[in-house]
Amino acid sequence: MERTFLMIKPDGVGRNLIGAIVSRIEQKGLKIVGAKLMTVSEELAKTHYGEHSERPFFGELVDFITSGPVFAMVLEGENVVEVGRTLVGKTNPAESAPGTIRGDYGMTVGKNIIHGSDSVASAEKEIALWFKKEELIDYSLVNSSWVY
Ligand code: RTP
Ligand code: MG
Repeated sequence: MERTFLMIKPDGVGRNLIGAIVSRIEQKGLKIVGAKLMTVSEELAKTHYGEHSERPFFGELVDFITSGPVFAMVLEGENVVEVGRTLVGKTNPAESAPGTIRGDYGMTVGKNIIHGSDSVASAEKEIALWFKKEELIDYSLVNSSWVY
């Protein structure tokens, strides 16, 4: 089964949105196989957003992600990378549809509430970067036969 990495950013944690966002993930039918509240080192932030290291906003992005705790998650499900991105919405919350997490809660591109892996390859890299193997749990959801 496919896995993806989602991370509620410091603005989402600071605005007490963990519960609301996790609730959407559960209601959609995605399975949480790992989750933790954590602070992000500068090194981890720079590695995670390495593809943007030459962009003008890189410094601000690293400062923001390291500015307070984040809530990191690994989700499992059919086609979950794409489904996760759909739940998250577009990069700019102003362009994200209502009903998406960024569309409902975010206002600015620099503080857009949540991160989601953008491909299966990115998801694999990010899960390995953020979680140890033993932090990911194999289990069956009650009534999971209704979901998949
Ligand atoms: P993320 O990686 O955080 O899930 O966001 P994303 O895929 O939707 O967007 P990406 O292109 O990967 O950009 C990473 C983060 O950089 C910030 N950004 N700022 N000022 C700007 O023009 C700009 N563009 C991107 C955003 O916070 C974005 O989430
Ligand atoms: Mg991205």
